[in-house]
Amino acid sequence: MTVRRWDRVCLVGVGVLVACGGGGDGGGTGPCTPGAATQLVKSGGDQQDWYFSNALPSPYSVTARDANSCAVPGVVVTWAPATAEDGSVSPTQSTTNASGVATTTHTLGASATTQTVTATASTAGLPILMFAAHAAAPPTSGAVAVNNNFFSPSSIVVQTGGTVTWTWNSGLTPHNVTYTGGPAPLPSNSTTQAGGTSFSTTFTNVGQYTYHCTIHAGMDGNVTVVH
Ligand SMILES: [Cu+2]
Repeated sequence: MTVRRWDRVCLVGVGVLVACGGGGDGGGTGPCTPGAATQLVKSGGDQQDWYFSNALPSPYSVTARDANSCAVPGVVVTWAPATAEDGSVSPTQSTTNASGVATTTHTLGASATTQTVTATASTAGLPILMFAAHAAAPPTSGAVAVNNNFFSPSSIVVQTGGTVTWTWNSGLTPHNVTYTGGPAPLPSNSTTQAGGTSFSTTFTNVGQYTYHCTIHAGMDGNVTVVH
């Protein structure tokens, strides 16, 4: 589009070739020589739904660019929860990398349902950005249906000490719940069983457990255990 037309101009005019050799790339493709940062934008992690007192699954990230949209490294970004109710961040300061990106991880506070963090750059004139997360109490139990041939839901979240129960809804077709990964030691697996039966695991360690049915390829699920 704009970039492509610009490329054509570069090929046609020798005078313009010089201008194209240096400075910004205008579209984020290919190398460019950054000037002072004039733009700071959110580039990831805003508006996640997660649980009180837990770190958000994805980091917050911002990207610094110059007037030609060339990524600017070396911009120091200070991250701060808006109030004491808004949890904590780690790190509290980070520096934009070669792609112009700086990140932090937000661990939610224990009670506020909306929690905000500001990102402030050291370079004067850049906007202060605000990230928000939505927080709730984690589920203390979970239920998964064992169908032909899929688990529903295939992803579930439960608090430590909580129990997940699988109920076979598969008629005469046998399936099993066999753990494949997660914090050691892995929980006990179910037997291979059929419709009308159930199986439970109580989770005591924070982390993500993956499991599958050994009989049916692609019949996979996971349990995320939070504080
Ligand atoms: Cu199966």
